[in-house]
Amino acid sequence: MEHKRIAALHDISGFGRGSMTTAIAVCAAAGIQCCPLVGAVLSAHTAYPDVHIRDLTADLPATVENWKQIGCRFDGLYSGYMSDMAQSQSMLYLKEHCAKPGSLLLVDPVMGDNGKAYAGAFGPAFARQMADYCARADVITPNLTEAAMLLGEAPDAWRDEPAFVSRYLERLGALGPFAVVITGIHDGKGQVGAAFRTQTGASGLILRPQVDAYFPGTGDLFASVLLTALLRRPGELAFAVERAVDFVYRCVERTHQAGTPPIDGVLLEAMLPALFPAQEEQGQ
Ligand code: PXL
Repeated sequence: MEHKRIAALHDISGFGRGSMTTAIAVCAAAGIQCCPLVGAVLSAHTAYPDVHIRDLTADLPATVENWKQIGCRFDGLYSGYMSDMAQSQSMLYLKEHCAKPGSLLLVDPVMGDNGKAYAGAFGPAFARQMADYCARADVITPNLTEAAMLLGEAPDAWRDEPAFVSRYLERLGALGPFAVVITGIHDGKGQVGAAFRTQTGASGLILRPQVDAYFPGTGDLFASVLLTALLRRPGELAFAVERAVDFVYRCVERTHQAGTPPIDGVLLEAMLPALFPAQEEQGQ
């Protein structure tokens, strides 16, 4: 099995599953090395009250410079939550100096959910810079709230309806990324999932039963599974979206059954062994 390696820019939140802890765990389960580029350290993700935050934006340029000196080479570059858009410069630096030919940049433009921006710096200026950054990505994975923000609209300006979602996919594609995947799409008949579209005309909608609960961090889980599936089977976006929608559904369903506090996230540890069964080889 070929060894693959990614660099992942996220915060690390000590409590509440998500961001870097999810990225590292999913990559390990997929047989992919995850090199953490830590943009901020938080006591817990920001859905908890009064979290302590140490921003590390100023440390990133020296870190990526060191990676360049060492000669680190990556098959994938992945960014999620950024406490400051200046952090994206370090990812673009890695893309220029440390990416293997044909490597993939996946940007999860983490800014909000459910019609609201997350606590923090996620205003219109941040969203504009995020849109510029998304233009340089191969794959972007906004939810509907983030899609609206990327397009310069209010976080609650969207409608979860097929014609509206198609238009959002086209408009986000026009920003420049090769593929757009919008998460949190409902079919109005009890199913939820993700819609995708590429510059080469592939499109689709992958759905699973909706579970009546909200768990922070499922967007991070979705993007992490999507990226690892794409690295295992390059070019197979429909397969990767299906893997990601299906795995998030299974984690949410299992956690809902278990009845643990939703704010603590999904019971990822129990589910990871089933993500990529051992008999499934990479690249097949
Ligand atoms: O799940 C996205 C996310 C990532 N990182 C931090 C967050 C959130 C969502 O609230 O607070 C720190």
